[in-house]
Amino acid sequence: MTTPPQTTQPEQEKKLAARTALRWVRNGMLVGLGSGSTAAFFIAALGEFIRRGDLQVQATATSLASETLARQAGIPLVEPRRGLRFDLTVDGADELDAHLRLVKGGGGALLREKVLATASDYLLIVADSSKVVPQLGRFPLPLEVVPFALPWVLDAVAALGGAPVLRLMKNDPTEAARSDQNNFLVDCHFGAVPDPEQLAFRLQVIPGIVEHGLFLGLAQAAIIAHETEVFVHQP
Ligand code: ABF
Repeated sequence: MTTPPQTTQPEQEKKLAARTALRWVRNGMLVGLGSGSTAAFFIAALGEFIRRGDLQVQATATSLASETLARQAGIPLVEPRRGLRFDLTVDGADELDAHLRLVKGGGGALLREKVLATASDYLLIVADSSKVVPQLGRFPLPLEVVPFALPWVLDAVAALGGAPVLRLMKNDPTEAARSDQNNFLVDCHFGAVPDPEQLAFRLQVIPGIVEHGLFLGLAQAAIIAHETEVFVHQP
């Protein structure tokens, strides 16, 4: 008899953090739906509550992939419109420090994630314990880059010590990966980032960088799952 696939500890932690985030959702809310596997667990759990009639919300997703998951889960979606603000956005992260400064974009959705995070009254991060770091930088910093500008962006990031690498398609390494906006994604290996605010400013002035994966001052709280426990971190 084949043994059922064992869910890994990170997966169990992601699921626990994601389901805990449901406590922040209230009837009638406009909810931003994050991207990545932890956010996917939240979307599935939210859909269960909606199907059971326990919750009525409307949502917008931070990626085409999450939009598909939300439709499958039966979550009513709203299109972007002037004045649209979200009561709550629940999203994952690749790294987070004690000040709730984040590195995001490992999944390539950083642009829409930052747009919705900025349009939200409350950004709640859900993460497994492996994402918590004393200092940002272990995870390569993602950028979304306009294709025309790529050579100059690579030069400018290299000059900053970022060792930039163009992200390639997982299933076809001869093709560059593309964001939902059809831009390129570049992963920057700065190593430790002692001053995220300064690095964010230096990146923001490089023409052709549409968005970077440093999310600073946007998150209100984080639900961190470690084994079977959850911790809520509000700096
Ligand atoms: C998304 O979640 C991205 O910003 C980030 O890269 C990703 C983390 O993925 P996972 O939840 O699968 O670890 O929000």
